[in-house]
Amino acid sequence: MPRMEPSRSRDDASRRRFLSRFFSLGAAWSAALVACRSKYRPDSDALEPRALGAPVSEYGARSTFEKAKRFVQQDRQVPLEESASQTPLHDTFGIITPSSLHFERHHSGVPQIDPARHTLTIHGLVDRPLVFTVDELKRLPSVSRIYFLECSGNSRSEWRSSGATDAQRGHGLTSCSEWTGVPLSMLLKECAVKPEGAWILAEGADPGRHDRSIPIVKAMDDVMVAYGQNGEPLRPEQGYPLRLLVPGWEGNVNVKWLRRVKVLDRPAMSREETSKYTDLMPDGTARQFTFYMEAKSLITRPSAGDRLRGAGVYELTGLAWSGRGAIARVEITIDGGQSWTAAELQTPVLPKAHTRFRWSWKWDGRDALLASRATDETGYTQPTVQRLVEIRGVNSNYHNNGIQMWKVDSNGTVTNANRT
Ligand SMILES: Nc1nc2c(c(=O)[nH]1)N[C@H]1C(S)=C(S)[C@@H](COP(=O)(O)O)O[C@H]1N2
Ligand SMILES: [Mo]
Repeated sequence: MPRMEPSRSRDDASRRRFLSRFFSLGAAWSAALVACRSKYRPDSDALEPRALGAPVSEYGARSTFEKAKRFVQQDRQVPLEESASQTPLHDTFGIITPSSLHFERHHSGVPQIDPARHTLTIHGLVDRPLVFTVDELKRLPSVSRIYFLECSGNSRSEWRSSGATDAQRGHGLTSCSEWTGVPLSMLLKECAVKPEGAWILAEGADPGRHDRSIPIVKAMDDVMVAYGQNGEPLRPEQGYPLRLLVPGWEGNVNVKWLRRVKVLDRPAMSREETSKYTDLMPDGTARQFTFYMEAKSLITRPSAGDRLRGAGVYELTGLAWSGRGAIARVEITIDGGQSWTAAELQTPVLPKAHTRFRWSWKWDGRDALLASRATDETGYTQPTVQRLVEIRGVNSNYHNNGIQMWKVDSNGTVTNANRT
């Protein structure tokens, strides 16, 4: 309990309430609070600085003291085709990723699109092909939903024993936003899909004309044509002015700068679903259309790159998510997976959204192996990377949802236990 000068303005009753709040945190946390308190100086609450502050502004910016940023990966030979940037998961709170820190993956750069001239065409196996302007779409009844978006190449570094240096580089190709738009089903119904219509092909307006096939059943379910992200229009990097948002499915099918939806009787077999985004198995065959992002979780704090300041109590926190629904349970191990205990889930726990978990850890100051393990509402539990390799072999790039272990050394340094 911090030893502070009794405040003269506070009566005894309210002081007792204040004290009991500290004590209700538990003896362990009180010790941690004592350890981190600064010396109280009676004159330190004088108004500082005395000069007036900055005026109001038309569009906000973060404090100049804050430095969290995306980690940019750019191939030198093909800078645009191979470009991605990763969310600093370690430096975000709660479940919403600020739009400015949402990860990016572009195959032919970010096109600059004038919303007044952009349209969405729906055609193919429909009775009534239609062209929608962005304004027309915004006039329709809208929905807002919180969903994660994860590239299936996320965590690919962890297939091999050369795991990433930190959580951002290893796992930063996942983010979570509130998306606003119209259900694709509403538009497809308006166009009257013919009985043979079994798939759609969604195409972007970027120079590479990124396109992917999606079964009509999913298209008629929860897929959105989104124009909003976290209360404002999509960022150009996220597909301004329109993108497809395909909840729970691999990032690649969430076509940005969406310009065309064609209804087909079979998948189009585009580049992105044949030569790329298929999973080569040990027997030489490849899995195709592995759409779902399976349950996964990650301790974001502490994580590799952190340094703990001695034994004591720490809050372990992180994110869990599943493309098949809501997270049912997250468990924590501190002994490399020999024993597991349930973490607390922050409510509301939303389906196909990042879920924040927390767990108080009393570190005894000795070497420890920390990890989290998620189970979703279907009963599926996140596997170890070893288990994934047993089944999928070592040719895999995509869909690594293996358990991430962090090693805490007795000197307080935290590293990726996959790095050997
Ligand atoms: N038109 C278009 N859509 C696209 C892409 C692209 O390059 N062009 N990249 C895809 C991939 S691989 C991913 S992981 C997601 C990334 O979305 P984000 O950049 O908004 O995070 O967009 C997908 N949609
Ligand atoms: Mo991706």
